[in-house]
Amino acid sequence: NQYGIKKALERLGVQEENKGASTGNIWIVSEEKYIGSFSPADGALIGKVQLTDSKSYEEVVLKAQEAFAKWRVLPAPQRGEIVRQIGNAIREVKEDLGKLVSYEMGKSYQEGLGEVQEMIDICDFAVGLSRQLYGLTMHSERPGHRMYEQWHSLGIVGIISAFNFPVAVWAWNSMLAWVCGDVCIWKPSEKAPLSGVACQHIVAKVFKENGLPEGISSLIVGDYKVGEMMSQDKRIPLISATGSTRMGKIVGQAVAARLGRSLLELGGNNAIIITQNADMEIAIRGALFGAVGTAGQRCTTTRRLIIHESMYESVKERLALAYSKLVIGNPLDEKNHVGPLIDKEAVNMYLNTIKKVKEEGGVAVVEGGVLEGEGYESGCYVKPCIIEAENHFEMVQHETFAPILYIMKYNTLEEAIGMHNNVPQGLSSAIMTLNMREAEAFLSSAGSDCGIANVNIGTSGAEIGGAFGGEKETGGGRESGSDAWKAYMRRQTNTINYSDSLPLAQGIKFDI
Ligand code: UN1
Repeated sequence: NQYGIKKALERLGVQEENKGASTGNIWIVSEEKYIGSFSPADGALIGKVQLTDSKSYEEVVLKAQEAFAKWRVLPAPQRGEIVRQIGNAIREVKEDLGKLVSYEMGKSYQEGLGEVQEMIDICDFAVGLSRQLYGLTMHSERPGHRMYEQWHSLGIVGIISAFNFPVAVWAWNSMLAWVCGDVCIWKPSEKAPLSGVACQHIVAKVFKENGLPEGISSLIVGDYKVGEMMSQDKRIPLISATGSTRMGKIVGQAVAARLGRSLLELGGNNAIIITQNADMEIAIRGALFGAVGTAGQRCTTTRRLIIHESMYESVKERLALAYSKLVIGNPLDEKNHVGPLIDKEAVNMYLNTIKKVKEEGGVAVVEGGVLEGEGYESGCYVKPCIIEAENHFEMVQHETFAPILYIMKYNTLEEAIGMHNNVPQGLSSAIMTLNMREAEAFLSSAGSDCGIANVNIGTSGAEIGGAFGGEKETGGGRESGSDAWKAYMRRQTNTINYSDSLPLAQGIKFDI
């Protein structure tokens, strides 16, 4: 409470007991089953949220369908105006929401604020987009004919988000979906449901003030079972899911079985190649934030460093020195760099991975371990560690959501790119070099196979203006900027005959 959490929760409308199904301003009662949200920062119970049952789920979907019929006929720039107001409403609670995110999921307050800023940024982007949902026109092969395409609203968008970005990733999806004329049903992570409750209050107020119906923004709460209801529901044409590859395979298959559309943003195994032409200062700082930011729980976290053999020892030394200066502790205390992992299950996975990678031959350069004692009572604080490993190790091929950084050597750039791409995932990547040939080779079609490829920047911290997502087991979806909006709409090709005859395409003759 010394960090003002209680006041922040109050202002955000988050209570000790919250209903878990909402169509906006209406909160629907489900069976008396709750999940508790515990802060990994101090282990305290922050609040409880009711689990959505099938009856309240049904109510939510029906309201969403009704709302869609009204929302989609509002001109897109007017929908953009609503999103502009939502952006302003988020600006007003930036500190409170940043604090809640930090306290509920454990990222540093600075990163909590950054996450809320990402929401504000996507609102601004979506407002502009609301006047730019462009289709193409094309020349018809038939005289007196006009051909063009237009983009129509899709319907209900189901959003399944993860604990690590409990509010920004929802905003990427919902703000775009709303300007596209869709309505959203959001299932936030069961590990950070209160952040979801807070966001629902923020947007519900804006919709109400504008006299808009319930059901444009809905919230449901629960574990994979609620996710299953959504992914199997034919009334939801698009499911956008962020989380583990394991989850994505289940959701993707369920949605595909009904020929629905899914947008998947799954695991990463992101690497930085540090060449002999790197600016060392930038390389170390980029790798450090990439590996330990959000305690290694971003899907863009740097998990592997592929270092030129001539630089290997000095990178290793400098990184070990930087790691020794990291201050680990309560994420709300701004002197700390690294907060806790989300829960004890995550701590166990971290310990297990370290054990296994050592069995495979990994050698610790900076040892890991669980922190104990004052300030660490929640049992979720771990030491970021660095392990010398080989790319083919089972643990190195696998994404562990924790601050474990694997380092390895290379000799030629070709070899480095080979190692870089030789993992099942394909989200984010980077090369540290001042050499133009190396940088361009990395960005070429024969270079990085990831959805995001950077030069002299770490793997995390993408801006919202670019399309965000990755290849292979990362799932192939793109969210956020560029033309990612197209996933939230349906395309219609229109041909209009304004001549006085009916010529057939491809010159086919069919006269009677
Ligand atoms: C995620 O970890 O799921 O690029 C999203 C980044 C952030 C978003 C990460 N802007 O690190």
